[in-house]
Amino acid sequence: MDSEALQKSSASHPKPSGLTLQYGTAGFRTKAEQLDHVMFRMGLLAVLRSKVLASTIGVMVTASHNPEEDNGVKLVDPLGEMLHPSWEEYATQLANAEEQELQTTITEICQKAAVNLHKDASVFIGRDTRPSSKKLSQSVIDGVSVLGGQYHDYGLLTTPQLHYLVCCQNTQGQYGKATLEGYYEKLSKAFTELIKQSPISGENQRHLKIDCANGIGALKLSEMKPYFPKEMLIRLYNDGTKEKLNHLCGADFVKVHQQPPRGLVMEPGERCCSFDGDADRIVYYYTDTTGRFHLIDGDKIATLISVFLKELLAKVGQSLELAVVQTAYANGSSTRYLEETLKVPVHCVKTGVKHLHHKAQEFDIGVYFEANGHGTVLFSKAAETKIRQLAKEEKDDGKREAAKVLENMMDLINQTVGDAISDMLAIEAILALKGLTVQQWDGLYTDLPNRLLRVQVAERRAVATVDAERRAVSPPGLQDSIDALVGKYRAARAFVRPSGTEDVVRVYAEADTQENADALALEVSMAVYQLAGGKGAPPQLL
Ligand code: NG1
Ligand code: ZN
Repeated sequence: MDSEALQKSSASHPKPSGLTLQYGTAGFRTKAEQLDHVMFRMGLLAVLRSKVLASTIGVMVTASHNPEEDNGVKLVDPLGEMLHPSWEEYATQLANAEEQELQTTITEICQKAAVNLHKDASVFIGRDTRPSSKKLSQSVIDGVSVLGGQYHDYGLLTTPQLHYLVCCQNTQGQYGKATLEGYYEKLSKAFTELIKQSPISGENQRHLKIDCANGIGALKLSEMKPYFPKEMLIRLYNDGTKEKLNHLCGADFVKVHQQPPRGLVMEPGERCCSFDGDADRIVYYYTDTTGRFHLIDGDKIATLISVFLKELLAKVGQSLELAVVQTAYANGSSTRYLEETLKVPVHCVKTGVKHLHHKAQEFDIGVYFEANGHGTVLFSKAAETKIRQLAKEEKDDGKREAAKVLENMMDLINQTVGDAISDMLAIEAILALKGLTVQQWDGLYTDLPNRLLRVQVAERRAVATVDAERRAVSPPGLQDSIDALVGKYRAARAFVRPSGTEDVVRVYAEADTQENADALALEVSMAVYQLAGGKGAPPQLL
C-alpha cells in the first residue's frame, strides 16, 4: 500500500469530522453531499474484498426509491449476492474512520480478513441516474485506483444489471455474457421462447404501461426494446425527461400510498406496472370499471409465479421442493393462500433481501418477494441440471415441453437479485401462457386492507424485535400494548421494527377493513411514539 498516495487521494475525499454512518439493509444511504468519502472508501473496500476472494466485486451507486437528493452505495459479492454480512462491519469501520485513522483501519481489516495486498483486484462499477451519481462513482474509482485495483466503469446501469454482470464475470460466462448486450440477449431469448408457446403468439399483442419512476429503468428498457418480440408493446411513462426521480411515482410510492403514479393515465382493466428508481422492484396495478384502483404487490407476484411453477412441476412429474420466502410485511391473505390453497410451504424471515435470498437458497426452487415488489426465484444447481436434462432428453412430449418452459423461466429470471425488467418479463410470459387477465390474476385472493406508517423517535434502535421482526422485546410494554390493540379488531395483525434504511420506526397493520387497518396502524404508532421516545409531531395517517 502506497501510504503517501492513499493519504493524498483520501484528502481530496475528506470525511466530515464526527459524521458516522452505518452499512445498513441496503448499504450506505443518506444525503448525497455526505457521501463523497464513503464512496472513496467503498472503492478501497471493494479492492480488499476482491483481493481476498480473487474475484470481481461490484459497487453500485444508488439510493433506489429514496428522494433524488439522496444517494447510496452497496457492494456486490462474486455471485451477484449482497455483500456478506461479515464484511458489513468492515464497511462501517472504514466509512467512519477519521482521516488520520484510515491507514490503520485498512491494515486492521487486512489482518482480520486475511487480505493479501499483493494480490490483484477487479471491481465493476455502476450508477443510477441521480444528478450526484456520476461524481460519486468517480470517487469510487479514485478509491479503487489508489489501491491498484483494476476497474470497469459500466456507467448507467440498473442495480440488477450490475449484479448480473458481476456474476457472469465470476462464473466465466456460465451465467451469461458479462456485457449489457449479453443481459438483453439472454432475457429476450428466454422470453421470446416462452411467448412462442403461448396462445398470444402471432398477431395478438401484449400492451403494458410502465412507470419508470423517472429513473434508470426508462433508459435501459429503451435500450432493450429492439430485443423484444414484436408482440410485446410497452409504453414508458415517467422516463426522467421531465420530472424528478421517485417523485409521486415509482413502485415505492404506488405501494405505500396505494395510488397510481402521477403521469400515467389508465383505462379500466389496462395492465400497468411501476419500477423503482434503480429498477430492482416492481408492482403491478389496474383500475376496474368503477374506477377503483387495484394494487398487485410483491406477494401477489410471488403467488402467480408459485402457481405457475407448481403446475409445471406437476406436468414434468418431478418432486422438486418448491417454497416461498416472505417477510412479516407479506399480506396475511397471501400467506394463507400459499399455504392452504396452493399447499406450498412459506417461510418468514427478517426484512432485507439478503435474508430472503439466503433462505430461498435452501430449496430446489425458492421463490422470494418482499411485499414492496423486490424479489426473484432461485433454482438450486441440482434442480437446474435436472431441468436442463429433462428439457433435452425426456421422451414424453408433454413432460419435455413443460421442462423446456421451466428451463426458459430459469433463464429469464435474474437469479442474482430482484430485477424489475426480468420480473416484468417473467410475469408477462406467465400471464400470456396461462391466458390470464390482470383482473383474474388479482382475483387469486383478496388482500387484507393494510397500512404502513413511520414514526420518528430519538433512537430507533430503542425498538428491538424477535421472531422475524414480528414481536417487539423492547421498549418494555410495547408488545403488550400492540397485542391489546390488535385484539380490538377482526382479522388483525400489527408489528413494529426499526427501519434499516431510514431513521424511523416502521409500523405495519392489517385488519378486516381499510378504516380498521388505518385506525390500528395509527394506534400502534401512538404506542411507539409514547413508549419508544417519539420526537417531533405525533404520528398521523399519510
Ligand atoms: P427498511 O427501511 O429497513 O424498512 C426498506 C424496505 C425493505 C427493503 C429495504 C432496502 C419496506 C417496509 N422496507 O427497508 O423491504 O427493500 O428498504 O431497499 O418496504
Ligand atoms: Zn431499488
